[in-house]
Amino acid sequence: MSLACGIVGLPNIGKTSVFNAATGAGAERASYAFSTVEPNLAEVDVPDPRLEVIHGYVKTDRVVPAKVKLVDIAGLAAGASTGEGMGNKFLGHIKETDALCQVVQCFERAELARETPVDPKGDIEVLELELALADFETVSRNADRVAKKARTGDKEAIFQGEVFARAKALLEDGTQLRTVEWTKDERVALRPMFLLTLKPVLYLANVGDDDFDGSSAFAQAVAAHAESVGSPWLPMCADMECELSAMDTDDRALFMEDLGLTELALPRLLASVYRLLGLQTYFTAGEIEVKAWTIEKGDTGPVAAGKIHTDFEKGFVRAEIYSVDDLVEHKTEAAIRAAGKLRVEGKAYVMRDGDICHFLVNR
Ligand SMILES: Nc1nc2c(ncn2[C@@H]2O[C@H](COP(=O)(O)OP(=O)(O)OP(=O)(O)O)[C@@H](O)[C@H]2O)c(=O)[nH]1
Ligand SMILES: [Mg+2]
Repeated sequence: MSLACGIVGLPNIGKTSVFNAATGAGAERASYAFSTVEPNLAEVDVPDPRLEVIHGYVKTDRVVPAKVKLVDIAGLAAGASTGEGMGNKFLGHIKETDALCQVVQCFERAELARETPVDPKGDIEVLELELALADFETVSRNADRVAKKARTGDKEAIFQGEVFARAKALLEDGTQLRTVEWTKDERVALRPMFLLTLKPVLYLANVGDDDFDGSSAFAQAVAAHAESVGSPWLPMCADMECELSAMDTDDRALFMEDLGLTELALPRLLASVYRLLGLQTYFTAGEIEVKAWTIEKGDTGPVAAGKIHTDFEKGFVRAEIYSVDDLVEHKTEAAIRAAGKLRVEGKAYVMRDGDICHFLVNR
C-alpha cells in the first residue's frame, strides 16, 4: 500500500510538530528551531481500539496495527507556484501524495510580539491559491499538448481539451477542483496530472494549549471553512501532542490529568487520514498474531487475501468472516461457528470495514 498523506501549510506553523507527534519523534526534535528542507517520510501505526477488543478474546503474542504514510513537506509561502524560493520543488513533493493534511495556525505566539495577527481563514486562502495556481500551470501545459491533437479531429483529445478549459477557468479563480462535481470521464481525463487541488483534504487546526477542544474563534473559523467545502477538520495542539508522545505511558497519564485532557488528538488524526485516503481495515486473528490489514474501499475478498500473500488472490476459494461484535457476543470462533454466525463469502464479496477473516485458498 503506497498511499500517502502530505502535511502542508504555510511556513513555521507546526507541520513538523504534527509529523513528529505522529512518529513519536518527540519534543526534542520539534523544539529544534529548524526549517524543513527535504521531505520526511514515515509509516505510522494507526491506533484502532478494535485490535485490543479482538486481542481480549484471541490471545496471541503479537498485535500488528495498520499503517499509514505521512510526508512532512516544507512550508509553502505565497509565490511558491511561480517558483518563489524552492516553491516548485516543494509542490513536486506534494504531487506524489494522495491526500493532504492542511495545518492551519490557530495559536498565538506570546514570544513574538511583532508577529502578524493569527488569521486561519486568510492563511487557508493564501495556501490554496498557491495550490490552484500550481495546478493552473500544470493544466495549461497539458491543454497546449492536447490542443494540437484535437486539431487532427481526435475525439479523446477534443474531450480532454474541454475538460482542461473548464478546469483552467476554475483554477484561475482559486477554486479547489475537489469542491467541484466531475463526471467519471472528466476525472479520468484529469487523473494523470496528479492535480493538488483534487486531492482530498483534512484541515488540522493547530490550536494553543488553552484550546484543546478547538472552541476558540480561530479554530472555529477553520471548522466553518471545512464545513463549507465538505472536508473534515480537527483541532490539535501539535506542540503538546509532541511532548506527550515522547513520554512513557504513566507520565503521560499524569500529565494529561493535570491538563484536563481525556484523550489525545493524534489517534483521531491518524484515523481521519486513513479514511481520507479511502482506506479501510480487515483483521486476521490466528495463533500467531492479531493483525489489521489495509485495503481500499470497494476491494473484494480476493484482493484482500492478496495483501497477505500475492498468490492468495489467484488461489482464493472463499472467505470465512465474522465481526468484532460477533466475537464479543460469542467469545470464541468455534462458538460463532456453532451459532451459525460465521459467514461464507465468495470471490465477488466486497469487504466491509472491520471484517475478521480466514481465507481458504488453493495453492
Ligand atoms: N505555541 C505553539 N507553538 C507551536 C505549536 N506548534 C508548533 N509551534 C512552534 O512553531 C515553531 C515551528 O514549528 P514546526 O513544527 O517546525 O513548523 P513547520 O510548519 O514544520 O515549519 P517549516 O517546516 O519551517 O515550514 C516551533 O518553534 C514550534 O514549537 C503550537 O501548537 N503552539
Ligand atoms: Mg517543518
